[in-house]
Amino acid sequence: MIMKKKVVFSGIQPSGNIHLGNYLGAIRQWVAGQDEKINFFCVVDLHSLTVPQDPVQLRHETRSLAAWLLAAGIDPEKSTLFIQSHVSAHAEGCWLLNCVTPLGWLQRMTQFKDKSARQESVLTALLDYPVLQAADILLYDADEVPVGEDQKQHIELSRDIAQSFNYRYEEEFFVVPEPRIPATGARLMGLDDPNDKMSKSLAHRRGHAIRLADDPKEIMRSFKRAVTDSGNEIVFSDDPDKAGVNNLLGIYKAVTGKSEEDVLADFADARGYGDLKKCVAEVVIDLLTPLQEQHAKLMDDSAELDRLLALGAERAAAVSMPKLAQMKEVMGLVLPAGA
Ligand code: ATP
Ligand code: LTN
Repeated sequence: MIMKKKVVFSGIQPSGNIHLGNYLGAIRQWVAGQDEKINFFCVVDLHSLTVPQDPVQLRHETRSLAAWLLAAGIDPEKSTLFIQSHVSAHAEGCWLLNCVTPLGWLQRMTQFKDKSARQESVLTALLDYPVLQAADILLYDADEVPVGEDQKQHIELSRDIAQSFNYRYEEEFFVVPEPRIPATGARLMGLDDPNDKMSKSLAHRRGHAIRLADDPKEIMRSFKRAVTDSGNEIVFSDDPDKAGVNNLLGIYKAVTGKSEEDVLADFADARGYGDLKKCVAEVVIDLLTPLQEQHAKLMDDSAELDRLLALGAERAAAVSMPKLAQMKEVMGLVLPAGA
C-alpha cells in the first residue's frame, strides 16, 4: 500500500529580532523534517500587521526573515518557502473561516488577552489573528504543525474551526491538524526575567533575548547578565526560584542534544553559575556563527532571494488557490465562469 506523504505547515512573523527561542522551538524542527514530508513554511507578514508596523522596516524584516530560514537550512528544493501576502488565498480563506468561527472562541485566546492588555488601542485584526492562522494551515490540508509550546492553543482553535466547517458544510472537507511540539526547547524564557517567554516583542529589553543576529560579544554579555538565584546548585528544577538556572540548562540541552544526565555531568565541576553561563554562551555562539555568515551572503543577493520567494509563492498558490475555490463552492458562492 502506498502511504500518502504527510503535509507540514508552519509560519513565523517578520516582527524583527528573530531569536534563539524561535530557532530551537520551531525552525530547527522544520529543517529536520524536510526529507520525509511535504513542507510549507510561511513568513506571515499579514499576521505582523495585527500590531502597528513601520512599512519600510516590515519590508526589510520580511526579506531578512526569509534569509534566516534559508540560512538555518530550509532547502527550497525540498520545502516551499513563501511570503503569506504573495498568496491571496490566505486573506480570503480567513474571511470565509470567520463565517464559521464564534466570537467567543477568539476572546478566550490567551495570546489575545496578553497582547491586547499591553496596548492602548487594539486592532480588530489582533482578535482575528488565529483565524488567519487557521486559514494558513487548513488551505494546505496540513497534517502537522511544528510550533513552540505557546502556539498550542492556536492550533487547537484551528482544529475546532476545521471541525466546525466540516460539520456545517462537508464531512472531511478539511484535514484536522495536529500540533508538533519539541521535547526540548519548546519554551525558552527571557534571560532578563525567566518568568517571561523569550519573545521578539520583548527583545528591546536589554539582555532579554539572544537574537540570531547578535555577535559573540553580545551573546556572552547577555548570558553573563542572565538572572539566576542566590544559590549555587546547578540542577534541572521546576521550582520558580530556580527558573533562571533551569532555563540556561534547557538551552544547553537543546543546543547540544545531550541527555539531562550528560548535561549535569558537564557541569559537575563547575565553580558556580559563572561557569555555567560561559559554557552555555559558547555553545550558542558556535551554533549561530555559521548561520550568521550564511544570512549575510543571502542578504547580499536580493535578486536571488526574491526569485526563490516568487517560486515558493507559485508552488503554494498551486495548492491553496484550488482549495479556496472548493471552499467557496461548498459555501454556496457563485464561482466566476471558467473557474
Ligand atoms: P512575537 O513576540 O512577535 O509574538 P514570538 O517571539 O512569540 O514573536 P512568533 O513569530 O510568534 O515569535 O513565533 C514563531 C515560532 O517560534 C512559533 O512556532 C513559536 O511557538 C516559537 N517560539 C516563539 N517564542 C518561543 C520561545 N520562547 N521558546 C520556544 N519557541 C518559541
Ligand atoms: N501565530 C504563529 C505564527 C503563525 C503560524 C501559522 C504558525 C501564523 N500562521 C500557521 C503555524 C502555522 C506564531 O508563531 N506566533
